[in-house]
Amino acid sequence: MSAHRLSVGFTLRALGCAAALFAASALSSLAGAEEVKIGFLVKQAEEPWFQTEWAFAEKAGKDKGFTVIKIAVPDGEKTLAAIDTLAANGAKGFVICPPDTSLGPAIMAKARLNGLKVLAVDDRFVDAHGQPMEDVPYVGLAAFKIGQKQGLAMVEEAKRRGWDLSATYAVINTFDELDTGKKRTDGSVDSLKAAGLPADHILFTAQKTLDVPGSMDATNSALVKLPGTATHLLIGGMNDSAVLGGVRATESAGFKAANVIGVGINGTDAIGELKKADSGFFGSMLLSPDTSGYETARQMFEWVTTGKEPAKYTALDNVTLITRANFQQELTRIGLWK
Ligand code: FCA
Repeated sequence: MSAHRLSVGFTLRALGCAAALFAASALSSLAGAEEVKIGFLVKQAEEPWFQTEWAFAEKAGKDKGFTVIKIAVPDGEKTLAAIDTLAANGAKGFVICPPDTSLGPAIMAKARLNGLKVLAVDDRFVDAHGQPMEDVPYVGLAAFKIGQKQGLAMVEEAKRRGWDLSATYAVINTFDELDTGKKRTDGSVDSLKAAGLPADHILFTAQKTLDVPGSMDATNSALVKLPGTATHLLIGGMNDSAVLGGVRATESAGFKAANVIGVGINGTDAIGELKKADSGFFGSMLLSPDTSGYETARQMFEWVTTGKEPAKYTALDNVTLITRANFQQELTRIGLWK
């Protein structure tokens, strides 16, 4: 009798424990589902390109139910501190466009220490020997190919305007520290040469900083080297800022908009410029910020929740030339027209 009571009591207690355990685990998995956090770290938060990536990452977060912690990381110190902040806030991984690709090994060491997964976007990490860190998943541009399309867009517009190549010169703002930058300008120049622009009509000028003032300075120092016969100009560079500053320099040097063809890359940073009735900034190769922002965030979410690692290398090659003629329509298509 007493043994029976004992066993009933034991069974009830065991059932109670099991129920409590079940409730606790259901609660924690519920909380877990609500609480997935990922970081999205960008080198130049002031650039519309990166603001657009952030906006698309947040859209993915809304759609799939995760939180995006956005942090601007303009230098190495802020980058490493941001990784600690993410870990302290319970993030499980992050997408990053680093301020300096050679920070790759330091970023990976810090992330490993904190148990965070890493997906690089736009700018690929390089190791201590300057080699790409191919084991870190990366989503970036098919940069040479996109550069070729930018160069082609410039020469096609020059032909359409009936420019004489003997009076046409190109100023290419370069940022060779960044592999995706060098490949873009190399690709662009490849198209200019293929179209018959003589090599000595192409002036390369290095940007000290990757922004509008940096490209304006770079172009200014090239313009003074042009011969007097240079009446028509093509302005190239790795992104919209690299070309916008260049075009501003041609304006201060007295070149009329009709004699300048600048074509940028990104599209996102050229919207205000294209809204102006006319300028030497002819157009931009609109990339896919929806992919670079939405897809990278979604892939990181999937990685931390299901263990599915993103591809080691995704090369984005989808571009559309936007000019004053079609930019509203193209930006509307990807939800960027305001
Ligand atoms: C680099 C540039 C950005 C953008 C991106 C795709 O990070 O700095 O402006 O072009 O690649």
